[in-house]
Amino acid sequence: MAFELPALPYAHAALAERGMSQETLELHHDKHHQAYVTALNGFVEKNAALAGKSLEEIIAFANSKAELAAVFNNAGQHWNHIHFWNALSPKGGALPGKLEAKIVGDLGSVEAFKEQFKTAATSQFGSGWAWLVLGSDGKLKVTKTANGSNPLATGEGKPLLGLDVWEHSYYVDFRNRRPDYVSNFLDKLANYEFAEANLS
Ligand code: MN3
Repeated sequence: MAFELPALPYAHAALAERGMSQETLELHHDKHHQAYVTALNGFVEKNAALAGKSLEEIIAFANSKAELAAVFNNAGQHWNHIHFWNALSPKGGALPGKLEAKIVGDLGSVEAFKEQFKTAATSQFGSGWAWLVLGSDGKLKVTKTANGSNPLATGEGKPLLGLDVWEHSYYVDFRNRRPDYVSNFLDKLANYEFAEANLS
């Protein structure tokens, strides 16, 4: 069965007051994410080894195989964007208590978490993602991945909250100001309820 673009969990205009415009979501979700899904389905059609596999199985199968790099990146981007739409919220920015306590315990303070996340997101050279993950040691950590990869593929842990830092995610609203896009995400758009739900 072919992979499909999921609908956004809110209207395209729902985040505009919080710094992500309707135009960005129309381009990013309807065009960019759709292109990853279309490309992935094209690869699956042509490669019997991919047929019948789940998205996670395709990512694991294509991981580190040079001849399947395009499959890996498109499958990874499909997974990452499904995650990303849920990592944004029209009521974003508010930290629920359980996650806040875990952030303070593992990373020192909410401010320290935000600084680490900003550093990861702004220092990712070129295209990629910044992540809050739950490591295999049970502790939170902040990391970044390139292109279509993610912490599941790199073995760095369970993704709790991911931010797309490809230029297509911020150029309409923030032009070249990636640091402002990242700060706006952390303070106004991040769905920390989703991140907390991913803890368990
Ligand atoms: Mn994107």
